[in-house]
Amino acid sequence: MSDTKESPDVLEASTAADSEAEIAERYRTLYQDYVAQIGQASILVVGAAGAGKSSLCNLVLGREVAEVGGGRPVTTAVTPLQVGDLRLYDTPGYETGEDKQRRFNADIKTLLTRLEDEGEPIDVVWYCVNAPVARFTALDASLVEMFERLHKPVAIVLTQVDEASENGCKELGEAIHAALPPQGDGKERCFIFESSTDERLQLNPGLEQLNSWTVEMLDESRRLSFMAASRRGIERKLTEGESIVRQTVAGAFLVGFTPIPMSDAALLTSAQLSMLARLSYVWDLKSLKELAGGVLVNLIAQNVGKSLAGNLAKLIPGLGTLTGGLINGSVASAMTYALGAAYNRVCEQLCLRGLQGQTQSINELFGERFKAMVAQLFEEYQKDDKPGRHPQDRS
Ligand SMILES: Nc1nc2c(ncn2[C@@H]2O[C@H](COP(=O)(O)OP(=O)(O)O)[C@@H](O)[C@H]2O)c(=O)[nH]1
Ligand SMILES: [Mg+2]
Repeated sequence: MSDTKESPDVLEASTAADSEAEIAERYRTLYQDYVAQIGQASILVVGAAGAGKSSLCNLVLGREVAEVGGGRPVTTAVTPLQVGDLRLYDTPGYETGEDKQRRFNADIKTLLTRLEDEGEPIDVVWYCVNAPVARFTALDASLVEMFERLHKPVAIVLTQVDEASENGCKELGEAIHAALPPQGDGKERCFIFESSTDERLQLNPGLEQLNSWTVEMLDESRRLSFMAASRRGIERKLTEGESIVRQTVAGAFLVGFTPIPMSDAALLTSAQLSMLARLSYVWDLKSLKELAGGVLVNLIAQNVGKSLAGNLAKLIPGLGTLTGGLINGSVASAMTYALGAAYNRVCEQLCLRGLQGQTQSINELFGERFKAMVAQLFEEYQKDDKPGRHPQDRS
């Protein structure tokens, strides 16, 4: 503070700090703009009381969102669980008895109509059938048929399969297909998945499949809200992230011819920062606070700013020596690719560690290793054909 002379060191430090704040601020704004236009997906979970609906919600999302063994038996008053931008209607389900199940079906119909009228329709239904109980009644079939008439994709989920025999599950599946026979086109009418809370039995492929199926059934505009809310589906998130990077790289080539900027903040285009914002959303970085020790949008923004400000130009070998004082399309593409791909992989690591119950400091993740990864990917991209490489960019 006392030293007011502008030594080169002071100048450089203040530029880096300005750059960091500027990157963080731009990132924050772009992230918020992006999130504001994300569509909410709505999932309805039905089946008998005690079948394991709430447990299924927790299993498929890979986090505790629903109360197991709880819930008031008032279907029409069901309030959705809000998991980020996902709405999960975890109904209490129907009690045993034909009258009760009939009333439940009517209540569900009322709920669907109301949500449709309110402009917040259900997108997908998870229909739980208790595997050890092994009962799929005519009333179950009629509820599934009602969903079909309303064009709601239904996943039938055999729950608690750890308590049932393999043969029992197979027979139950056949009984369900028989109760919902193929129509004109001869195709199976319903998808059947298996779920279990028993991790030891390695029965969780069914949960990954259900997760995947749900992503596929959701409209493009609402898909991401489910992907972000779920901590499963890592492979899908990785692919989605790669696709986000590819799209941005294609754009970067076209707008790549910019003068070599004086600061790192200017070096980062809004498209690149938007890419990082979209990746952060897909990987749901903002909710990882219990995993990574207090990660919020601001903290991410700070880290993005910190790891890039004062470093970006240095990260990229030869950037300072480019002839003509221009960043050409291929450098811009390589930079975008390296930044996005490194960010995507760091997010994956963060997510995997979280699923294993480990914590990881975000500062550490976005520190030296991140920088090294960006530099390496930049070099690789320029050398080889990388996924996402712009076709015009090949020599
Ligand atoms: N063994 C076993 N028990 C389960 C499983 N899923 C749920 N349960 C148990 O079944 C009971 C009811 O589960 P819950 O998810 O609350 O059912 P819901 O009423 O349909 O929401 C609870 O005691 C759960 O612990 C499972 O896959 N295997
Ligand atoms: Mg429940």
